[in-house]
Amino acid sequence: MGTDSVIFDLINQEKQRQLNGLELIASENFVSQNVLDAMGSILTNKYAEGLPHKRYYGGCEIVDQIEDLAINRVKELFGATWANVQPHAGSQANAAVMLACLKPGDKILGFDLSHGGHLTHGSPVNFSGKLYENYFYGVNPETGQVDYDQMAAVALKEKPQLIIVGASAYSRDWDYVRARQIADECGAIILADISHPAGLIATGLLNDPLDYCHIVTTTTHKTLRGPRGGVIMMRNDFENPFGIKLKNGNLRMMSSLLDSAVFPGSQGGPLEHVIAGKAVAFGEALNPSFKEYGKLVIQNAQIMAQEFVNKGYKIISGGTDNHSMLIDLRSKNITGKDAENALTEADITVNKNMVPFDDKSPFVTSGIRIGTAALTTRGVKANEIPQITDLIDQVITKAGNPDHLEKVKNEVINLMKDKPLFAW
Ligand code: DSN
Repeated sequence: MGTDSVIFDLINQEKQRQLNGLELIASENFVSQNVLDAMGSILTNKYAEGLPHKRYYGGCEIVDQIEDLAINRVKELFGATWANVQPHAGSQANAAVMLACLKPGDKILGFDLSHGGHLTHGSPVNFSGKLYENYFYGVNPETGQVDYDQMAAVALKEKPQLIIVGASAYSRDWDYVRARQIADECGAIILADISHPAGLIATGLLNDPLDYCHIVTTTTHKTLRGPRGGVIMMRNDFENPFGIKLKNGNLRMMSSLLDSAVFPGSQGGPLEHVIAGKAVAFGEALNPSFKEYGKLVIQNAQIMAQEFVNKGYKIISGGTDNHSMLIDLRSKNITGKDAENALTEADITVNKNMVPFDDKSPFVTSGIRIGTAALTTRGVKANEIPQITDLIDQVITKAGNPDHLEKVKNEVINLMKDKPLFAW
């Protein structure tokens, strides 16, 4: 059988793009060769519907061991007592939690998408906003930080069954203690979606939600630096509050409802090749060097945010506690869309992003979101961040000058040329 040269040529072109460029998309990272090898393995051939040791197919003895390792490693990493590593992505993890905890028409309270929340936290264009009644909290317009008083006020008025904390574009840590108090006051289950900062939480660099939030979901490919996928976990399992009983009359535990909500509730066969990649990544994150990586990610983000502030940019909330920042470009007279396009011309990849109280559509936006997890994996050091910030500033302030964009692109290629794609 001949090689599919069309596809493999394109893969090589994409590899070259990743090597040449400066990757600043806050939700991306570069996996290790071991993660890549596990994902590209023959495990993709295996069907394994069900949970380890309780499958609907024969021949699962080996994938059972792989999935057990992934579960045990992620439990150790986060201090969880239960985990399901099968969700194909963060959206599927959140869908399974909602399937387990809600009936169609129940109420959810999430962080407003336009303030930094996520589509699956109740957006009207997503299943979470179509199947459930959605309410939102946002940021305080003065501080740019989550308005917990607003969260409390909406929660007490509407009495949602589920409150979601977590974000896609929010640079501050979360007050999980306060969020749990609010959930307890209105009788809600609280879900923390830690997809973005998971690697920083796992290493103790940010607040730990697992004591306070009943259920925690995450993706595995952002600051966790694993394969594209999702996980659901809990530190404290509990009897389901919906009165769903086992045949023996006991209430079913929440873990059992969540397992069923993943399969057969919302997914079919798990992707055992990706689960093997997750196991490898969790093993890497358990290595003490991963905490050093996390510290560098935060240091790089904080230096970059300060450099932007020094150049007159408005960072929402004024700075960052994690790997990311949201920049309001309204004072720079350029839209997020135009900034993203100009930066792409210079081999710098970011995404346009709405900012709180944005007057532009999600296709245009007034801001860009930047993250430092990927460039830190490439080995970019703190002393290189001022140069990078300056290159971004040059593109934004001279976006209409193709010669200048070409000059910046050459500087980017020069900066990245000796930095490996894989850190491990
Ligand atoms: N696409 C992810 C992000 O960029 O945050 C969330 O879905």
